[in-house]
Amino acid sequence: MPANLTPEYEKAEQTYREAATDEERLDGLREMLRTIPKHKGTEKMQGDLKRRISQLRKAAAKKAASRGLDPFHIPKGGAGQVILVGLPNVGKSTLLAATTNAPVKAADYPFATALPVPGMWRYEDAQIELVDTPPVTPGHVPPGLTGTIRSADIICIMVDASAEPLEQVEAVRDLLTARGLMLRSAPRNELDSADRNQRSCIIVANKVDLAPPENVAALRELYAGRLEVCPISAATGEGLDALRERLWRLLAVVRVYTKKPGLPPDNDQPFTLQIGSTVEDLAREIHRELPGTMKYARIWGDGRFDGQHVQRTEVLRDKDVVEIRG
Ligand SMILES: Nc1nc2c(ncn2[C@@H]2O[C@H](COP(=O)(O)OP(=O)(O)OP(=O)(O)O)[C@@H](O)[C@H]2O)c(=O)[nH]1
Ligand SMILES: [Mg+2]
Repeated sequence: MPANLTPEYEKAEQTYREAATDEERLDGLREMLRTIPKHKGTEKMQGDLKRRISQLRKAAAKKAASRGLDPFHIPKGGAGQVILVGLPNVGKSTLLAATTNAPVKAADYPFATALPVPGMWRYEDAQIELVDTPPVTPGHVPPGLTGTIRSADIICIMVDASAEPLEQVEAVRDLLTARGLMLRSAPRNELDSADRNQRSCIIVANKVDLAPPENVAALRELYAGRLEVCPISAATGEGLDALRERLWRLLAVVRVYTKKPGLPPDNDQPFTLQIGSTVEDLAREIHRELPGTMKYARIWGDGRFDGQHVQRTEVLRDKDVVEIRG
């Protein structure tokens, strides 16, 4: 270590070493460059600092650009994210258009959708996020889409029930299992949490208005005990309520309303948390530091004594009203 380094410089270096983000690291390096004594003995260090600043700045810019511009990255919203995966023309965009306000384009020609598009499907006072996607074809998934599929909470294999639906399901299933995914028609909270490849999945058999009923029966028979089949018509609306109900059950969440002491509950937007979540999990959703400062909570709800005092480990139930007390 060359001599003559000031306490100011050493402080800057410590900030740099303890930084958690690229921004903070950059600030640290810039401060080091600013405070380093400028003389012959530190020339090499100054050059080194400039190089590190330039490298880190480029790397950080690249990271930010890829985050901001990646059209296949769909941020999560609502109670959970449900992705539609299917061959061309099966009606994925039509379903989004029928159930959400998303600006999707349904078309009577295949490959109409080029990029994933999310939309919110209302479920009572909560929302299910539905993602329209560009089509897959046997043996091919559009570059980028695999990541979108992997990060979704629930996968819907969507098929046109009027056109060889068994082959369509197999084609999509092959693509997903080839990418390591294990598909199960079980709610999220029943998946093996140690196995990061398990996904809740259902088959959505669309266009039942055109399909002979035996096509849906054949799907049900073939996948009995493995994957559930939801028959719908995105065009007529048939089966959409049942599909939404099914997706809600698979998401396995509870809705919780918060309130401040002496005030009525915040009724407009419930928090949605995984079944099994506790008062402490809710506190963390509200604010990252709240679990540290909270002491107990009061709860109103089904099977609760009004305003019952509970500990942070209390498991939340659907429609609980919670007041967190510090
Ligand atoms: N009869 C009937 N037609 C439907 C139904 N759903 C979609 N369609 C029609 O099927 C065609 C394709 O619909 P899209 O929603 O564009 O299909 P897609 O799966 O998004 O197609 P890609 O974007 O190419 O993957 C359109 O002409 C729709 O009107 C349905 O339930 N019944
Ligand atoms: Mg489409």
